[in-house]
Amino acid sequence: MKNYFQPEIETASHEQIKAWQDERLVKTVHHVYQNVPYYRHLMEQKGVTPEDIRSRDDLYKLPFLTKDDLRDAYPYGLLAEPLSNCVRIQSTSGTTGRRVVAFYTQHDIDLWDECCARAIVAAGGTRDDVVHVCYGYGLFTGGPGLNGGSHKLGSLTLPMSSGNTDRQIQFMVDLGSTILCCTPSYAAYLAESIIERGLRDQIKLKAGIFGAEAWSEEMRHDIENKLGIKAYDIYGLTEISGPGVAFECSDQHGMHINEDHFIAEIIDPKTGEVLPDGEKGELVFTSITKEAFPLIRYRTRDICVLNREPCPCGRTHVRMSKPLGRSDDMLIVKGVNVFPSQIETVLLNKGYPANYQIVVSRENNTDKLEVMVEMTPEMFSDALSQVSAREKELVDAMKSMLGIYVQVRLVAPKSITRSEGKAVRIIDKRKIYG
Ligand code: DLL
Repeated sequence: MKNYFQPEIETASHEQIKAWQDERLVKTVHHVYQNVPYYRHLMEQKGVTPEDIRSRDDLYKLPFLTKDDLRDAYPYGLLAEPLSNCVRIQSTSGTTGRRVVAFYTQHDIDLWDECCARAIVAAGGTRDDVVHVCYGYGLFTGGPGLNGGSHKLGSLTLPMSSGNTDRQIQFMVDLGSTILCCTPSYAAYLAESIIERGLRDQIKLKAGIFGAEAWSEEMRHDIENKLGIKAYDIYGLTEISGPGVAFECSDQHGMHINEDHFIAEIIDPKTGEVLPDGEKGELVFTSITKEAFPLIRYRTRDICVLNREPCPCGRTHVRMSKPLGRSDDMLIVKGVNVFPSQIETVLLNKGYPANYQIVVSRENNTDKLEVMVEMTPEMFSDALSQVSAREKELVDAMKSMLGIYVQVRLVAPKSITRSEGKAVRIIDKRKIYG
């Protein structure tokens, strides 16, 4: 089944996409050069003028923007429109420093809504659906983005926001929600809670649109089985508008990037060199239709691979892999690179729920990696000797995946605090105590 919200755009030829990108990039570079002194200065430092940029092929000449630039320029330094033309701000959670604030004109919001509508339609959504949005509303982009997409499509939208699991389930049952939008970790928690309450037969969900944090294929299957739905991935970041920068289609081999609005590149995170399609590196976005907050060559820190092979769904827009990690999420433990996703894969392969927390500490100048893992209720009733055997099995499996010793502690079901938004998976005490 081919589901498109805007077929003429989503299945456009590569030549057409390039033509759009060439023209829109040139326009955006002029817009930014004229209206954002911060960016003009960066271009001057690199000796580039807007006239040097004639097409997408010249993109490499432009300087990168990083999260540090956004923090330096906080709050208005990268704004490209007069404030009177802006109607909205959204912001990141700011857990690792100054907040990043993004601005939108009404036109920017309209295009963002379209991107999110494409994602909902690709997940099988129509105007007959009841779209249950329990991403957070407010400064976080998740709630407003999917809400806007659902409105644009004409579906009935339940603006639930996050939290109050009992009420979420009650509405889901009473109103017959068919599409669930939230973080994958909250979807897993909702699934558990629905089963516990014996309400699995009373929900009508058919699909879920889950993103905003890393999740593995194993976690996808777990949620799909528990809720009896098909689970779709959606990607985005506040700086580049929010959810809907890329989304999965029914083929589910990567997420289509909305290339009429964003140009994607993959670079070597160390050297900044542009890498060919198919190679793994840091994803960089240039927004080419934004009015208020266009970012050029913005380094996402997400490590991904781009794929331009034709997709059976008929969409022609390039696909990005799930982020394989973040260049800043990667833990270096005893000199070894550890991605939380590797730990999650081991756990889910061995039949554990995706409720875990990774704690890294340093004692006597030696790094220590500990993983606390929740048992299922069945495992919890096992004899103590069996629990020790299970811990040992996980230690061995982690050792073969990561190459280092990981201390594993199996803990009681529900003892790790659940998050209603993005899950808190990593506690790196080395950062806290220096
Ligand atoms: O998380 C926007 C969003 C909301 C996306 C709802 C999808 C659904 P930020 O809070 O700015 O924005 O965080 C952006 O989250 O750079 C990735 O590292 C991570 N991320 C987002 N989507 C995914 C995903 C929103 N599908 C950062 N898989 C990004 C893995 C994701 N990581």
